Parts: sequence; structure tokens; C-alpha cells
Amino acid sequence: MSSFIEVQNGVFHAVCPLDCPDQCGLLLHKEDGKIVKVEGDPRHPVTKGHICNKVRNMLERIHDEHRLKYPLKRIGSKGKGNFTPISWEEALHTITSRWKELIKSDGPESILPYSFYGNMGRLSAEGMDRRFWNYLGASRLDRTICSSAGSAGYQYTMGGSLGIDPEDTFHSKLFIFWGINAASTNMHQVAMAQKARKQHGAKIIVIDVHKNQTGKLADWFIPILPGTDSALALGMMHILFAENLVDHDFLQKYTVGHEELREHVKQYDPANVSTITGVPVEDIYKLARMYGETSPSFIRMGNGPQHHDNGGMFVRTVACLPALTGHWLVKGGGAIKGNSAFLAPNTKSLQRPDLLKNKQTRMINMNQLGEALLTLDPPVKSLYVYGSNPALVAPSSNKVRKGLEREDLFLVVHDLFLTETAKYADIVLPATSSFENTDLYTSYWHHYAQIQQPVIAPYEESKSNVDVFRLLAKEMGFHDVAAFKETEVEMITGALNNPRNSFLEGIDYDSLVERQYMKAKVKPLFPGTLPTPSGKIELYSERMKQDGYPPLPTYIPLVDEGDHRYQFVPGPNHNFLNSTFSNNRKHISLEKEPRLHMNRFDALAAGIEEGEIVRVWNNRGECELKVTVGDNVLPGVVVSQGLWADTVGKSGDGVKATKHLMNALTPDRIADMGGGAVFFSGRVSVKKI
Ligand SMILES: Nc1nc2c(c(=O)[nH]1)N[C@H]1C(S)=C(S)[C@@H](COP(=O)(O)OP(=O)(O)OC[C@H]3O[C@@H](n4cnc5c(=O)[nH]c(N)nc54)[C@H](O)[C@@H]3O)O[C@H]1N2
Ligand SMILES: Nc1nc2c(c(=O)[nH]1)N[C@H]1C(S)=C(S)[C@@H](COP(=O)(O)OP(=O)(O)OC[C@H]3O[C@@H](n4cnc5c(=O)[nH]c(N)nc54)[C@H](O)[C@@H]3O)O[C@H]1N2
Ligand code: SF4
Ligand SMILES: [Mo]
Repeated sequence: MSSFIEVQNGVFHAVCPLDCPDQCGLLLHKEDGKIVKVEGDPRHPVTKGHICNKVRNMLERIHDEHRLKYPLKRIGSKGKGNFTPISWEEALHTITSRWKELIKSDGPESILPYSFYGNMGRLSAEGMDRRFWNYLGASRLDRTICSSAGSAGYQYTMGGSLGIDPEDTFHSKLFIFWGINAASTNMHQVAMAQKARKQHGAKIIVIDVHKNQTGKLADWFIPILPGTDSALALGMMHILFAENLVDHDFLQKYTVGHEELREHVKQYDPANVSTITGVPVEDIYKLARMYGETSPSFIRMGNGPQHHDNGGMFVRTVACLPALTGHWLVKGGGAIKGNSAFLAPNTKSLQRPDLLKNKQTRMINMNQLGEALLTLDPPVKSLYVYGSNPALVAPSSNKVRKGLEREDLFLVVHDLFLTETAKYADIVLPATSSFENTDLYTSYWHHYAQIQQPVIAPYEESKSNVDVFRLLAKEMGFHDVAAFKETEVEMITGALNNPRNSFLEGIDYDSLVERQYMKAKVKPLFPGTLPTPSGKIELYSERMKQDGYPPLPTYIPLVDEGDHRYQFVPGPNHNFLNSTFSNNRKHISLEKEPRLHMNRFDALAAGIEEGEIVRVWNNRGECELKVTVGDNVLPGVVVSQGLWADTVGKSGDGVKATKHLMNALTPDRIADMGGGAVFFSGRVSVKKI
């Protein structure tokens, strides 16, 4: 296995490990064994050397004095953050002897893993860990916090996570950014759109509940009421059929159910749709006509509308639009919701589901962690958290934290920092940064795979996820299981050898190391056959009907949360990545402070002025935030951005202390499909303090 740890000076290839579609190629500059600069690698075919500010300032994190150095044992009460260093030997022994006892007394399902993609490396995020949990027989975690509602909706319609090649989108003449703050969350897609605008006059439309950085760069920003996007898409279909702006030949050849759909959308007349969405009737006509008449047009669907009660149906519905115009056939036309199917690895080899003996092992939805910790019977007695910070990022945080406080819960947290979650832990383990590991990276937007090789030595006593699960397996006595002894390179080789995915052909470890960027063997989806039951785009889906959904795309209103006046949309911000960077001074100073955006008519009516602190509350919890008054949100909607660390405002970073745990307010209901999260479907009241 090659590693650059020994080389003291030079420039080394690296991969951005963050949960971001762009998955940039990086260059790490090393002096005297330390990374001194992080920049973009100009050789990456898509990201071309341009990276975001977050990662340009990544060194703040890698060399942060607050990084965890050794394993820790809690000495004070849960949540207070008092710990004492212990050896790895003691840490591993404490964890595994507790688990052995629990397995004897309560069975392995009393143990629950909780993880997400703090590091997108395939081995770190879903490799050795999955093997370990499978073999242990622990409760299974349904990893639904991000985009699973929309993925299910897209799957019903298109059969899998398959969109167009983002490199082709340059040829599009109309870009619709639909519920995606791409200027912050997919910057290279925005760069592509801006290049197309400059070079051949492409137009950029943004449909959002908040005129943020992305809305501001649009040629046309369309504000919409939260959770009503399916109605807008159905209104567009109504007009497209009525004005014969559809491609009959495409509908005939590549879709099922277009006749049923044509009848069905008659009920979504633009006047009704306008009442539902808050989009003026004439704008609905203008949008539908622009979409129908501009070829090719491209829709980039974001996570915003997916984080609603009807998030699955949003994607399901919008995914039908390019089928009506047939733009899938034109280079640059179609849609992207996600592209993860193209580089899908061999998960059977990587995760070894065969090691799970009891296929009935209970499954717990990660969006209901609080509920699970507080009410499940038989109870969860031990929780092991890695690559995620649920005390900050999971919905209904007050419940989550109450669950984490349980005296009888044995909590282990593996992270680079003493996160909000780690403060509740019995044992804390220090994690390496991705630049200290070997791992495989595959983007869920562009089509390039990359390998990370260790560039620096593990920081102090920190260890990678793969190493920790290997050690846990050994300490548990799983000696005769070969899966726990594989090297990183063997794991990557197995993952890349996927007979079920022909797009991966020719990509292997050695060639990736040699060439750094290798593209999946993609081809346009049309003409072609989709992995749906009919092989076509399912405008009418028999499978949805069987699963209890309307078989045709349908607008279903959000759950009625009663009296609170405002719809509350707490999304991510520009300079953090979820909660990552929210504890780094540089990133906090760039983002300044937590804010609540409010429409000026609402503010006037409530007697609230710019910069005042308000109390924001509902029956789940409360925050105290500084208000920004303006026209960037519609009346009846309030928006905050960023998942802010508890310590912000309390740690000398120049920010005034406010109560800013946004997820204290968010519902832990489950979306219509895929067990998805509904962060943005909650309502709140707001009052000046
Ligand atoms: N800078 C930065 N980049 C990130 C992240 C980050 O935290 N910071 N997080 C990463 C992760 S894990 C993910 S999943 C992605 C998420 O990135 P995006 O896909 O951009 O998703 P969000 O930012 O959650 O929401 C996108 C937009 O949807 C809007 N929105 C909310 N509700 C609605 C609605 O009902 N209708 C419409 N039309 N719009 C709505 C929000 O105002 C927001 O502008 O970004 C990734 N990249
Ligand atoms: N209100 C609200 N809440 C949200 C969202 C929202 O839009 N609004 N977005 C949701 C979405 S889309 C997502 S994806 C989730 C994401 O939520 P999380 O998955 O929790 O993501 P992060 O907050 O970035 O936390 C990742 C943690 O992993 C740690 N880490 C990084 N690399 C490694 C490693 O190699 N090993 C180990 N052991 N740890 C590592 C980091 O230090 C960090 O503490 O948040 C969700 N929460
Ligand atoms: S966070 Fe996204 S845009 Fe920033 S460097 Fe990483 S992959 Fe690139
Ligand atoms: Mo996400």
C-alpha cells in the first residue's frame, strides 16, 4: 500500500471527503511533514481546481488544537464534557466487555450503531463498520436523514439514481435549480450554468422558498410556499398538455401512463395551483412555456423540497417533467436528482450483508433517534456514534438529547472533535482525518472515482473507522472471520469489482492510483431501457399503487401543525457542512452569526425590527435568534441557515450568545417515502423578546 506519510515536503493529490456532490480533487501542500495549504486540483475534469471556501480553510480543522488526541473516559455527568484520557487498550476493553455483557443479558439488538457521511470515503462510511454490525447482529440503522424520500420517489419514476452527465449540462439552454441552494451546495453545477449563460445565452431559473445566494444569481427567481412544489409541477404539466408542448413520440416510446397523466392533470388548473403555491398565474404560464419551448432544458432537484412531509412525491412529480418534453434525448436535457447508481460499488463485497445471521434484526429510523432512545421496548442499551453529530443534526433535538442523557445508556462516540454528541459519551475515541487514511471516493453527482492515500501520519493517537472496527472485532473475539482482516486495498478491490454495474468496468485500485481520476463508462439514458418494471419512465406507476400511493403524481399538502403562524425552514449554510466547521473559528467568522429571515410585512405586523432578538418556539422547543427583515422570504415563512455549534457565542468567537439549536424546533415525523426526514415541514411562533 502506498502512502506519502514519510515524504516531508511536496504536493499530493487528495479528495474532498465531505458530503458534497462536487467531490473535488484537491492538492495538499506539505512542508516538514505538515499540511500547509489546501487547494483545488486543476486536473480534475469537472471541478478543475476550483474549491469552496470551507475546504480552502480546511487546515483550521486538520491542525485544530481542539482535535481529540487520545481516547477519553467520562468523569462528570452526561452532557457536561468532563473527561479524562485513557489508553486505547482500556477503551477497547471497556467497550467490548460492556457489549459482551449486554449481548448476554439483552441480546445484540440492544446495541445500535448511528452513523452518517461525515467522511464520504466508502470504507470509512460503509465498509468495515457494516461488516462489524452485521456480524454482531446489532439493531440496524435506517440511514434516512438526507435524501431518502426523494430517492424513493425517483426510483418509482426512473428506476434508480440515474440522471444526465453533469458535464453535458453545459449544452442546456435553460437551467432550473429547483429547491437547491447550489451556489453553496453544488458550486460546480452553478459554474456550468453560468458558463452556458455567458457562452450561449442560457437562462437560469431558481425556484425556492428563500432568495439566498443561488436565487440572487438567477435570471428569474420564483418564490414558492414551502411544500407546494408538486402542485407547481402539476400545473406546468396541465399547461404543457393543454398547449401541446409535449413530445408525443417520446411519450409513446419511452413512458407508460401518458394518457392517464394527461387526464389527471386537468384538475391542476393554474388558478388553483397559484392559490396553493403562491406563484402568480401568469408566472405559471410563463414558466411552463419557457420549459416547453426551450430545448434542451435541465432541472437540478435539491434537497430542500425533499425535507418535507411530501418530499418523495415532490421528486416523483418533478421527475416526470422532462419526459413530457422529451428533452432527455437532447445533449444537456433532462434532470439530475442524484447520480449515485453510475459508480455504485459492490456492496455485497464491501459490507458483507451475508454476515448478518438473523435477517429479521430490527431496523430503527435514524430520524427518530430520540423516540427510539426514550420509548423502544426492548430498549437500546448502547449507542455507538461515528461520522455524525446527532445531538445537533437530528430532528427534535430536545428528545434526542434527553435520550442521550439516559444514565443506563452506554454511549461511545468516535469523532475528530468533542462534538455536542460526544459530550454525552461514556467513552470518546479520536478519529483520523481523511487525509490520514486510504479510501475510495465516488461522487453522487459527477462520474469520477478517486482514491485517497495517506498524506500525513495519524494525528496523535487517532485511528480511522476501518482500524477501530478491526480492533473492536478482534477484542470481541471474532478471530476466524476473514472479513475483519482485509486490508484497505483488498476492500477497495472488492468494492470496485461489481458485476452488476457495467459502468464501473475498467476502474480498479491500481489504475485509480496511477491516473487519479477515472470516469464511469456512462452513456445517455435515452434511447435505452430503464431499470423500472416496464423499462420506461413510469408516469403511471403500478408499483406505487401496490405500495399504497397514488399511482400518478399528486399534490399532497403538508401535515397540519396547527396554530403556529410561520412555516420554519432551517437549512444548511454556506460556510459549514451540516455541523462540520460549526466549531471552527475561521468558518464561524465567515458566517458571522445565526439569523432568522423574516418578511418585512410579517415583521411590521409583529412589531419586529431588523437586528432584534426574537423567541421562536413550538411544542418541541425554542430558540432565540436575531432577525433579518426583508423580501427574501414570502410572508408566513421564516428561514434560518446553518447548524450552529452549542459553543458559538460562548467561546470568544465574537458572536453574541443566542439559543440557536435549530433542530430543537424540527419535527421527527417521517416523510411520505423512504423513511425520509421532514426538517422543513414544521411551524413556529415568533415573538419579540
Ligand atoms: N455549503 C454547504 N454545502 C453542503 C451542505 C452544507 O451544509 N453546506 N450540506 C451537504 C448535504 S449533506 C446536502 S444533503 C446538500 C443539501 O443541499 P441542497 O440540495 O441545496 O439542500 P438544502 O440546502 O437543504 O435546501 C435547498 C434549498 O431548498 C429550499 N427549500 C426548502 N423548502 C423548500 C420547498 O418546499 N420548496 C422549494 N422550492 N425550496 C425549498 C431552501 O430554502 C434551500 O435554498 O448540500 C451538501 N453541501
Ligand atoms: N435543521 C436541519 N438539520 C439537518 C439538515 C438540514 O438541512 N436542516 N440536513 C440534514 C442532512 S441532509 C444531513 S446529510 C445530516 C448530516 O449530519 P451529519 O452526518 O451528522 O454531518 P455533520 O454534522 O457534518 O457531522 C459529521 C461528523 O463526522 C465527523 N467525522 C468526519 N470524518 C470522520 C471519520 O472519518 N470518522 C469519524 N468517526 N468521524 C468523522 C465530523 O467531525 C463530524 O462531527 O444533517 C441533517 N440535519
Ligand atoms: S465541500 Fe464540495 S465544493 Fe467544497 S471542496 Fe469539498 S467537494 Fe468541493
Ligand atoms: Mo445531506
